Amino acid sequence: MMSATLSSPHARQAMGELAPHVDGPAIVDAVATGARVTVDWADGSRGHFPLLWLRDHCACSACRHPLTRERLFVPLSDIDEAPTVTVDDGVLRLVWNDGHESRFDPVWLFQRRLEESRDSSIDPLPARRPWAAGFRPVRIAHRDFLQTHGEHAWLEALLRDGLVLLDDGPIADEEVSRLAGRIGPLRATNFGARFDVRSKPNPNNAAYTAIGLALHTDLPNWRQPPDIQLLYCLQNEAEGGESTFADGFAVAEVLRESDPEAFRLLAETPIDFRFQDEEHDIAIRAPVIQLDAAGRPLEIRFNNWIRDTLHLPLERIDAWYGAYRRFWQRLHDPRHQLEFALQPGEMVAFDNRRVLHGRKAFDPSTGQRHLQGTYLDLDLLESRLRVLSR
Ligand SMILES: O=C(O)CCC(=O)C(=O)O
Ligand SMILES: [Fe+2]
Ligand SMILES: [Zn+2]
Repeated sequence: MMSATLSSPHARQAMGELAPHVDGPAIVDAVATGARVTVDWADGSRGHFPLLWLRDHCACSACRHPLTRERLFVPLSDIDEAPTVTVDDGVLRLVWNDGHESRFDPVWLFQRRLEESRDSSIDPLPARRPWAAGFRPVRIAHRDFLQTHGEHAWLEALLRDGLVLLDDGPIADEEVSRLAGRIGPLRATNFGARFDVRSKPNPNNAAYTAIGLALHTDLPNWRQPPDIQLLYCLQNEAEGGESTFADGFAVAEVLRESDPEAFRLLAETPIDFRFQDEEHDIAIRAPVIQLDAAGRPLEIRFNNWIRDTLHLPLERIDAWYGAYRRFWQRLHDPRHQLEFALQPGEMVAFDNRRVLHGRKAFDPSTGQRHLQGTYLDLDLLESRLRVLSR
């Protein structure tokens, strides 16, 4: 399937259809200067647009499919000859040397003006914010989540903080699936699309026992572990069973600061993760802290149950264990941990590739504890927030 490459709702709209209520300065002047067109707006701003960029972003029905709005034009050749440039009624009109005509809305162009050494993305998504000391998660009431403003606030907090709470929900089987289904299809894994967390007679996973769970991320043995985990509490009467969380990115930065060599080892050493039961054997080799191209944490894989045999050159084994221990200790340091007991009707949602989760042991002889869980893809959360932001 072709994918739409545009990141803003306005980008979907061809020049001619652009909604007239979108405010912004008018174009007062435009001239072709060498390999660029320079545009001046009424508020004094100026933008420079390379010819091929303008040709590539033509929104006419030959260059973008009139129904899907996906790009049809392919930028394979350079454009050496400047177009004829006019400003008609505030609209930039270019006629290329082959006679093709492109029209650009002033606000669309203003929002996308290019600057030297700066990416001019206009995505409305919030930046990630590391947990500071005393971090308390945002809480959204279930009834508000069912309204646009509440869902918007829930999504924003989840993308920014990596964790958000919903409260005052019904004690209803499958409510977690109904809430998740508003955002997108549930991400299925070897544990199903929706799973029940309670102590089971024949568990294939530590979560399905009553033991305490140290901080971990789910399914780091998958090439693409689930992005977002939702846990909805239906019953929590047993003694113990409090939930624990830590911001893996923030704690990785603490480790980088205090112990750069440990950080480097965890970031640069791929290790094996593997889950096996009767039907599955799912394994991957990846580092505990994966960094992006700029050296910032991109993903944490941390799950001691399914860490497989450590295959490293002999001389690096002890150093790796030392680094792992130091990261473990910092993650479990009470200063970096969030702890609370989920109440029936509450749901916690968190970024499983950033935030680690765990729980205290509980005593099943003192009462029932039952959570229902599922996973979602981050792409669909981001999509939902963009749609709600239109
Ligand atoms: O029991 C809990 O609170 C969490 C269980 C768990 O780690 C999971 O379902 O992934
Ligand atoms: Fe888990
Ligand atoms: Zn065109």
